[in-house]
Amino acid sequence: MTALQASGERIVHGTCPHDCPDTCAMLITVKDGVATKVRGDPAHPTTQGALCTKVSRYLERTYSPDRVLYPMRRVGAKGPGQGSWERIGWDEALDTIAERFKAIASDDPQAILPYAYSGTLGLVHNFGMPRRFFHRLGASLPERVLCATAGRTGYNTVIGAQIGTDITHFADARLIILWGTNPITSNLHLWTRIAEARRKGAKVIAIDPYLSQSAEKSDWHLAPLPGTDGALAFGLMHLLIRDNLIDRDYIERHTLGFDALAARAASFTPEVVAGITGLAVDDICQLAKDYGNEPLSAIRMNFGMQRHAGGGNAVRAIACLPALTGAWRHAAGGVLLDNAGAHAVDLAALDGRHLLPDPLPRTVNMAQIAQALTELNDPPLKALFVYASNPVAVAPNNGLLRRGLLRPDLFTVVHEIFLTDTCDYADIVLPATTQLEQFDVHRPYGTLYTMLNEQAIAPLGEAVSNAELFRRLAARMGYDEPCFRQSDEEIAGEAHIRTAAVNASLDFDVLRRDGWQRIDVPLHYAPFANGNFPTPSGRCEFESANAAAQGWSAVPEFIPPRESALGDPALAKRFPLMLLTPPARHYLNSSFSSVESLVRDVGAPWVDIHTADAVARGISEGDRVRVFNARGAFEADARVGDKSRAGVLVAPSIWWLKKSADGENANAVTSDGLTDIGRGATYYDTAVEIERAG
Ligand SMILES: Nc1nc2c(c(=O)[nH]1)N[C@H]1C(S)=C(S)[C@@H](COP(=O)(O)OP(=O)(O)OC[C@H]3O[C@@H](n4cnc5c(=O)[nH]c(N)nc54)[C@H](O)[C@@H]3O)O[C@H]1N2
Ligand SMILES: Nc1nc2c(c(=O)[nH]1)N[C@H]1C(S)=C(S)[C@@H](COP(=O)(O)OP(=O)(O)OC[C@H]3O[C@@H](n4cnc5c(=O)[nH]c(N)nc54)[C@H](O)[C@@H]3O)O[C@H]1N2
Ligand code: SF4
Ligand SMILES: [Mo]
Repeated sequence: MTALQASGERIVHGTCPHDCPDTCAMLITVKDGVATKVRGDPAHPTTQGALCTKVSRYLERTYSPDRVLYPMRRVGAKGPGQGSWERIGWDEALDTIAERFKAIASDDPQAILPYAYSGTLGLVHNFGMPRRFFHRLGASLPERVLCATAGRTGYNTVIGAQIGTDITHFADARLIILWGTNPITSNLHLWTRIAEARRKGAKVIAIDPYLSQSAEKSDWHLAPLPGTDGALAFGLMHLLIRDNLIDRDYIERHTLGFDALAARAASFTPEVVAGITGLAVDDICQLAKDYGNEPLSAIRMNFGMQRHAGGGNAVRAIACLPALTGAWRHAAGGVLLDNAGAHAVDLAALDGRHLLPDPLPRTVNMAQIAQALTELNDPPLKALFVYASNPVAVAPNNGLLRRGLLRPDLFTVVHEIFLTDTCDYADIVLPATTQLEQFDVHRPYGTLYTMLNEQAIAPLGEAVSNAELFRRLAARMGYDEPCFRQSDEEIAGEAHIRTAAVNASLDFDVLRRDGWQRIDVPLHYAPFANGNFPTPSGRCEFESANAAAQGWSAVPEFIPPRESALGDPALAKRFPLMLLTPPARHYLNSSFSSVESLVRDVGAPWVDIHTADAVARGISEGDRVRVFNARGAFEADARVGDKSRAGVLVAPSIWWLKKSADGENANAVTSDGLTDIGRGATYYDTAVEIERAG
């Protein structure tokens, strides 16, 4: 509930809408209709009063002079630095779009593609009205794979749902493995728990080809070659089984397919694993000992390590580990990929999938948007509606994407808060609200609270929320289903009422009073202490009939990185280095590149290169370098040292192209191939070469 203070200030409950597992509770101070302060809610158990460095600057973002405040129409050519913007009214904007959509749809609505991702994760503005609109239209269905589908799908074959260790309990773990994740950047409030565990004597091990900030602050850093985590996981299984460091009782009662898994692990001797991962045999053995001897062991994997050709199977293999050792018996044991599955939300009620035509429209993979725009037929894409995403900066192989977006016959609409790189290719840009200007409810994917975001201030200029935009557009298209007239509160309420059986105690009055409410799981949450896995067998499925039915191996397998010496020796000869482009601490994907003070703090794009690789190429610290492959090239400043392991380049991302001196970013070179499972993006499975920029 909004609290009115003596000073005339109101404190409004907000929720950070960004694609971050923390989903912090915010308190927004509002005076005379203006937000004057944004801070973390001290009462919220995981936020504990702290926002990250990015979102602490939310006012700078919200009141930025660079906000898009009115609908605009392009005059002149598309492309960066081309053409100009002319302000138009909402009526003209909506009429233009509706007219164009009706004309295209009369032929085939699948020629229209919505491209939306993680600008906001709110249930109303991400899942609600926008998806209803495109379902009703019969547009092509975007396969939303940029981030997490490989890992999530793989994890689900073993565990049954996206449920894992509660971040709160990491504070009590005695051994923590950060497996392909850098929580100081990407999951700050988990790091707080890890730091607490360390103070209490826990050992923290980071498995990462890069000496990230978190790896630097860990007790032990292991740097395998990218994309080889699956082999390392099998190496651990091999040793755990060989040395009898497994919990036979837990395996017997709560798992399925142990013999098949053990047979697969048999060939992954420490020597074989050392050969694949580039780790020392002794280190692999020590890791297995550490893990097998500590029941209070919690593994945190994040999505970084699954953006490789074999990412889905790598996550599957790691997800088997805590059932082998019985670590699931303890609240402070187990593994966490994400916890979205612990929440019960009726997404079908939100996204109006009953409105979809029969047969279903075709799907277009969002990681392959570049190919879709340049190659797709039957029908070719004629209109692209981008909202809550910045594909020119974030999608792989963005050189080809930009060529596609320049097609003169393509009609592109972008609903945005800022004039992003993608707006450079738009015919029409529509102004979007920030989280302070809209109402929403959130289902975090990393914490166990339902979250409320009250509207704190009126929309700036003529900005509208996603829901309001598609409410208006639905009316223009003549859609008269009642769901298109629902208010934001009604949409939110609908999602939850239908889940009352599972989320029985969810109470909107409590949400309004506190801004958040814990979901119906106990405070001491050990989800699989007694088995009860939400798989078809009710067991942890080392061997999965569902996986086999999908055409994947029934037991996890190791699939080497595609663009590597293991996966493609000929390619690796031409492009011998593997490029990782993980999140930069001051940015959130490509968001916050609009906040000048953050851009100043970060400086310019850089790439970490190992001294040996630099010396071999005559590259010195601070040199301007060019990273390239057959897809494209981008420039950055070289940082030479031993932060990235030999053979690996690391370019923290994601920069706006227009903020880089060469007008490119790392996605000029990243792979638009797909993962083994889940048809996910493989950004980090990218072979490159590097040279001094001429
Ligand atoms: N500040 C900030 N926070 C963010 C984001 C952001 O852009 N900025 N992005 C948000 C989003 S969308 C997501 S999906 C999440 C998670 O985002 P993730 O992409 O999982 O990011 P990190 O947790 O930083 O983990 C990346 C780490 O994995 C390492 N890595 C890459 N490949 C491999 C590999 O093959 N094996 C191993 N072992 N390690 C590997 C990288 O070197 C890097 O240090 O973070 C969210 N939080
Ligand atoms: N090279 C490389 N590329 C990557 C990654 C990587 O690690 N390396 N990470 C990938 C991952 S994990 C992800 S999740 C994707 C993220 O990709 P995107 O989802 O595209 O994320 P952002 O770059 O944050 O862009 C979101 C845009 O939405 C706008 N926005 C915010 N809120 C709203 C709203 O309410 N309405 C509307 N209409 N717009 C809004 C913001 O201004 C911003 O420009 O990027 C992927 N790309
Ligand atoms: S980006 Fe993450 S850490 Fe930062 S405020 Fe949002 S939820 Fe919290
Ligand atoms: Mo993501």
